[in-house]
Amino acid sequence: MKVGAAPAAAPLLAPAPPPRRAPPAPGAKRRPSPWPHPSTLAPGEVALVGVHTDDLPAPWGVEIAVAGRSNVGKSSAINRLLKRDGLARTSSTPGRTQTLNFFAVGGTGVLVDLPGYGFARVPDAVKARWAGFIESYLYRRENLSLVISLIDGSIPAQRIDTELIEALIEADVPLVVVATKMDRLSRTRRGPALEALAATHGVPAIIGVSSVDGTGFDELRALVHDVWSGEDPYEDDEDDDDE
Ligand SMILES: Nc1nc2c(ncn2[C@@H]2O[C@H](COP(=O)(O)OP(=O)(O)OP(=O)(O)O)[C@@H](O)[C@H]2O)c(=O)[nH]1
Ligand SMILES: [Mg+2]
Repeated sequence: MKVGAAPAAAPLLAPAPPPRRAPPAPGAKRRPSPWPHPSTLAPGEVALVGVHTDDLPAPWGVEIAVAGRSNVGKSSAINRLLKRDGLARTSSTPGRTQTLNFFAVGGTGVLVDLPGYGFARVPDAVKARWAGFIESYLYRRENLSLVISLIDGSIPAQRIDTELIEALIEADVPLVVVATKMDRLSRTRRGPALEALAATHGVPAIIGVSSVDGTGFDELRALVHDVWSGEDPYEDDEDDDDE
């Protein structure tokens, strides 16, 4: 079959359309955030207000960060704390949360779901980048008022958790150690397990929780609300020291 030649006058390419938006001028302001600003939330309203890797949102309110190894139950604990199933994405695959996810409660404060550490199958370069970024966040965030250091309460103490806890204590970062997955231990084994973990990690006490049956979350929620409302969670301990 004979193929007809294209009409001589037809242009090879249509003229490029004008750019939708002019490129930003050097030094111009960043694009507006796709997330609501915490100050726009109604009192008690819970929302994701930022997902970050390299940059961070401007500090707002009192911030509490949830740190721990991959798969320890950080996202599940945030959902339990805020009483919102499915808010922070959980998964049985370690390494699910790879960004810093900021959740705000209107008129109250912010909880940050940190990427998990200690997951073996992550390339070294990525591990180093996470470690550096998490470290700079934990040490330098000006409105960070508490780090909830989650450890797995159903297994023996892990060296990598001790390292983080020691580093935070050394840097004077306010810290509470919380053991997850207590539902996996019988009630009689829970107290001794928490005492052994506290001794190994060098902290006076550990709160045991379970995101499956809600154990311990009333105590942890009360602590979080105290910190958000500006109260010193260790005030009683200091009184004890004076006695
Ligand atoms: N039995 C039990 N399982 C839990 C508990 N908390 C979390 N899990 C399970 O542990 C797995 C990991 O939970 P996530 O909340 O996604 O853990 P994560 O620390 O956010 O994990 P990464 O985002 O990968 O760092 C999921 O299968 C959860 O269902 C708990 O208290 N008890
Ligand atoms: Mg997670």
